[in-house]
Amino acid sequence: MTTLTYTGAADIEVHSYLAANDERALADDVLDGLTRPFKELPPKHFYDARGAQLFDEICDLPEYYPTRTERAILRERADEIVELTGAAEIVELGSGTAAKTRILLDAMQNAGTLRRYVPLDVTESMILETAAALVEEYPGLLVHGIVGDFERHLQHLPEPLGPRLIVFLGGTIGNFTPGSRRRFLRGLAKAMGPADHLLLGTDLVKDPAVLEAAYDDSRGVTAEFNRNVLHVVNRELRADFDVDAFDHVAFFDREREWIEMRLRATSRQHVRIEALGIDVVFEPREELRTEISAKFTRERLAGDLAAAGLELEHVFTDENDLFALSLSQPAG
Ligand code: AVJ
Repeated sequence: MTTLTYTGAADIEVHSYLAANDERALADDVLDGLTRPFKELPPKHFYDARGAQLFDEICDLPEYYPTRTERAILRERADEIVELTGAAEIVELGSGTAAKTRILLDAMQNAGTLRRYVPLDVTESMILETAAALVEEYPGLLVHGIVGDFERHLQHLPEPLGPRLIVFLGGTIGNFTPGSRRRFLRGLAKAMGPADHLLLGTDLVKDPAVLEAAYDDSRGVTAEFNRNVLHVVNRELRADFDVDAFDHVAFFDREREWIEMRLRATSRQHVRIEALGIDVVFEPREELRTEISAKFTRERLAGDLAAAGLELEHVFTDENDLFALSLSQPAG
């Protein structure tokens, strides 16, 4: 299904590829994930309105370095990135409020190359609001929004108006398991032309104590963000999780080089999920995995990109090597 939303503005177009079956995705994930021996839910279900707000709070925590570090690298390197890519348009995957994107848009405007912004996000209201704000802030800018899922809807990107900069920020690529990460990058490489670049944000492997503090902050905001997924399931699927009966767990898996977040039942839990007609039991201390957040070395980054047909050309980091922004191109 596809709909074109009338925005009332000549320079804004928004196409939606998400149908009303969106809660089905949650239902399927809950059915799959909670009826297997090692329980698991994918992290995309964290982000209802409350979850998005909690994530914003996480980004401001002293322990959570990725957001502010990535922003600082962008500030430092935006002109250089625009110069290296000659980009006329930005395609942003998981655009949200486009907070960091403005740094790049400013640099493109200063360079005189800026023509269009193509945000892709699951939340239509976010795309509409961001589009309206950006056409005001950047006179002459075209916005072509895509309401969709970046794992499924890359074929709906509009014909390029010039060299494109595909941006995927925040380290969100870390949420993929290694196999699906490579599949995703391969799909991305296929959607790119020879003049396009990928600007990818990845968190880096570092002292586990620093990593673990970033996912287990002293104010307990991340714990609340983690537990919020149970509120989502309660509301959307008429379930009765006792949310307070689950502890937040976050640890760095040194072998797999990823952070794992889990929810651990403090006692035996019996959960009814009305919309699915199922009952789920958690034994005392049984855990539910809610997120993996992969951390990268340069070698792994280059290897994953190469496996997808992308050539790593530049890696920009901060002075403490906490976070990386990398620029790559389809391998010639
Ligand atoms: C939005 C996926 C990049 O993995 O660091 C923050 C989400 N989870 N704190 C991350 C998150 C716990 C975040 N990403």
